[in-house]
Amino acid sequence: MPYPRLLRNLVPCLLLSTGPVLFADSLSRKVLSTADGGWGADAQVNGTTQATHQNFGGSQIIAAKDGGARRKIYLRFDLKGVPLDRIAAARLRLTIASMDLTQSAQVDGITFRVFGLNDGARAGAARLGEDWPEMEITYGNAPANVHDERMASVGAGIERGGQARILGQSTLQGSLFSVGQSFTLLDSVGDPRVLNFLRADTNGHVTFIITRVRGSPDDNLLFAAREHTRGHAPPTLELDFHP
Ligand SMILES: [Ca+2]
Ligand SMILES: [Ca+2]
Repeated sequence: MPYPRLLRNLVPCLLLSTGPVLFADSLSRKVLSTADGGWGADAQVNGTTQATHQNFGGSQIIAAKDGGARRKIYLRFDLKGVPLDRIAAARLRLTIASMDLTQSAQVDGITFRVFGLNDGARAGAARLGEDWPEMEITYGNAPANVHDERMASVGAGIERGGQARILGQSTLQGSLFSVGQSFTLLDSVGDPRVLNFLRADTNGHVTFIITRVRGSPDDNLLFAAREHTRGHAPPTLELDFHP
């Protein structure tokens, strides 16, 4: 039994399920979702030949897939009114809406990578910018997209759809998969990259891009979008603040 890896993945899950948390230093918490505010949005984009220019912004589910399946998730959170300078911790969470996994995924887990789109990324050269419309984004026009299912365009650019920075990578452990379960894909504890990304925001909204870097084309781990109607939570950005 690979205890270290199991524990590494189990601990964030346990933390997730604890509900209200008591903070020794009186941190306060705010949970933003992609359903909140004027900027909240979520969509998957699909790079398979027939779907490259199709929009899935209204779908109930979002998924990232590699292994030739080429799907990526775009999430945007409205940060209006959020005191960025007081953010002490941040977690990005998705909830499983349905799944159909191979045996190898159950054993080895599935690995996702999260990128942050550069603040101020502007539309151009047939790419949308940071203000991507949820009902228009496709694999063909998504900001910072490259034709590599595991990657985004990485760099400091903000023109022509902009570029992105990598914020983290996380393996969801197969033995824990169940519908309705929430997973933490990013946690600032131990990795401050997401904090730096959030604090650098200047226009009240941030976009995360999620890719999958280990799975098979037959692995379907589908997360709830904000449109989900059967009670599963939309993607959330959980923020703790210093007093
Ligand atoms: Ca959506
Ligand atoms: Ca921004």
